[in-house]
Amino acid sequence: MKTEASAQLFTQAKALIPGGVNSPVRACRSVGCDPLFVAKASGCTITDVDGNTFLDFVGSWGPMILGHAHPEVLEAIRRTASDGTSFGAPSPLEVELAAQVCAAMPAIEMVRFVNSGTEATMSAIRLARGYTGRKVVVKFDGCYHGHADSFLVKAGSGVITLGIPGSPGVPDDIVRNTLSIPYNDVAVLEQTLRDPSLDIACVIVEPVAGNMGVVAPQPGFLQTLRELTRELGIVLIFDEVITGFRLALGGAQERFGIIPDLTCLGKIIGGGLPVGAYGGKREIMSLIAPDGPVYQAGTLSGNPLAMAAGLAMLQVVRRPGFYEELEKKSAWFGAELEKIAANSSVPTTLNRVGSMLTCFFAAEPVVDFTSALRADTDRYGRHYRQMLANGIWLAPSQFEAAFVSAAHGRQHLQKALDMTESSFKKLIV
Ligand code: HOZ
Repeated sequence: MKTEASAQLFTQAKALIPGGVNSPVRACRSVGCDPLFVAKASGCTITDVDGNTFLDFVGSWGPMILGHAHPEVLEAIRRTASDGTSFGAPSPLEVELAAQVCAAMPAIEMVRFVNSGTEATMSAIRLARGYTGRKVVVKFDGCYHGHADSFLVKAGSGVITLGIPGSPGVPDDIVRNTLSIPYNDVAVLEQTLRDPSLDIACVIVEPVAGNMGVVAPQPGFLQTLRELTRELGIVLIFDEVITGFRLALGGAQERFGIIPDLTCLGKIIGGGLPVGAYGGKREIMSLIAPDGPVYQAGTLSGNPLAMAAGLAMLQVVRRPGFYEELEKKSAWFGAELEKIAANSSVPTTLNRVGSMLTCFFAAEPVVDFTSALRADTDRYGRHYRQMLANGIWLAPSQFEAAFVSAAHGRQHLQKALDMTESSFKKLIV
């Protein structure tokens, strides 16, 4: 595989941008290679600057549920751009997208658009603290809610990938007010939430974890979380930045039948442009400025291009049968992967929820951060490099999700299966 153009860009980038990348996992350090620089992407393929084309299972880390450069999304962006790219004033598209988000997720009575998932989660916890007058944020080990100070305690995504225990620059006071407990452990959850010495404002959770690899909630975990938080007056925040509009039109909350108090969104609702949103009960959302005293603002919030791209994407996913079809092919793909794993002597555990999946190089079930960390990351690195050499673009970390999109046909998935089978054979030696 030719990589000269990528290598040259990486050398230049490293002198100008920390690590040569604008988001750490992309540097590919945990999989033992240098990043390839992308020139373009279309449907389920991605092409680098050396002209190599790969089948893409990263999908820009989640938003590209229709595949890349979907014609309806591109047309919406072009049409909107010709009328101006940012106004810093209200415009009609944000009202339309707000109406669609509220209609898709009954838990969201009001919504505020921001520019990224990180902005959505950090604003949601500020709001929860403002609403309850309490301080402590409870999160779960291995869940990742963006890079705001409060969330970098036992976090997933790049924080585990790079083995960073926390982060310098986050003051102790903030760390003291963030409590991280094991995912899927109902006993610890109950003990923590009922602890009278803790001043808990909110619990934030990825209802399906996607940033320690995919980890499904165990039966009863989300229900118990909902019941306890309701009883104790704690705000329950679902971080559906990845799962929103991916696991169902109404996200994980629809799939599992749970109504959170606040929901954070991003990725799909921006159609691949930078966007985030947080929304929920009117009673809580009304506390946001200018209706209330909780301040949050943004020059590019509700940006017309992002709104137009999001609306175009939602128009496609709302078509009858969209999620059923995605589920059917993802289930088939997952089942075939499991067969390959079962026929090989490489210990693996496949976790799949809808079109999100992770093949952990671990013999035991992966149900939380501790079990995810038992995965053999060196073996994942070898697998990643072998798959890349055979034209398959996976996430450059064991602790991320692979995404199936509407653009993946059976022939693409079959190719990925064939390459997986051949990679697994080489992993034994
Ligand atoms: N942390 C995100 C993935 N879970 C984004 C990674 C990236 O864009 O590089």
